[in-house]
Amino acid sequence: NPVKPLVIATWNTSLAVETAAKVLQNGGSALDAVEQGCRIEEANEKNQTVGKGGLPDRDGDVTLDACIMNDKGDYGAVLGVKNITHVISLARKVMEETPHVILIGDGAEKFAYEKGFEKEDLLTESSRKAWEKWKETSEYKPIINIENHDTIGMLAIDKKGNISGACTTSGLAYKMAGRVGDSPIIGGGLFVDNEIGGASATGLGEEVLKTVGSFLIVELMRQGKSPQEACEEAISRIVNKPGKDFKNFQVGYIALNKQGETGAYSIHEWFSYNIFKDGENKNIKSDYFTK
Ligand code: SD4
Repeated sequence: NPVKPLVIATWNTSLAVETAAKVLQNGGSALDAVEQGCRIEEANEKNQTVGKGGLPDRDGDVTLDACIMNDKGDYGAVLGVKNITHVISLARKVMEETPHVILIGDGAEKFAYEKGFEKEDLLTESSRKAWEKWKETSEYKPIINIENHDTIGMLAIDKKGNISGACTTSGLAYKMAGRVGDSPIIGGGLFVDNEIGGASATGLGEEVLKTVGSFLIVELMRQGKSPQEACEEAISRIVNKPGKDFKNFQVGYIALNKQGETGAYSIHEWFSYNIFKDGENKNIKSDYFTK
């Protein structure tokens, strides 16, 4: 029973998912699909949580985090990278062309230029204006859902039934310089095990990291839970911590298993995901804990 090409991605990322689906329909690998899909949001200047146009840290620097995992369980990531738009492709180069799994900051940027990546100013006029407005109060408050258009985590199954995943972000707006979230960390913002399935996260990365959320979801699926049950259990690990005040932050998860079943769950309303299945690309509102 061959699994049909399938793509799932966080938030309203219709064009990114459509792009990934086309790669799969043309016989491409899940790895190529998630990379090509994520590049769409990295280039989309209107998405202020990914790539070019991302909101800066509190010093006004846009720094990007990304990671990618293939069906062999290989992983590559870049953390805190300035001046490079397509950090998902850079993460893939780390995975495939270095003996390492993570490069950070200046070292990652230097590696990018060696590999022919273009230097670009990532701070757009509208993100610079938003930062200048923020500086008036300098009040740091993570935003729950940015226009339903946010960090992209993407999982795909190709025609051969192999699974890969990718995740790319500018992180939380107005973060401290040097702050890194869950998105580029293996098991946090992304985890894939080709025997079992994959998971990806969005939202307040600190809370995802403290519960190793994506790894947890894949391990719960290994133990027999459906992707939906596994996502719900991972959210419950966060909200059921004693005294945890989760009213002011969001976390959302997506997952898929080897059979092509999918799941999604978030703490609060308005998390959504795009899914390409049976030849159709849809944006679906996720079920959530505070309902
Ligand atoms: C982070 N998880 O850096 C990312 C940001 C995000 O919705 O997903 N925002 O913590």
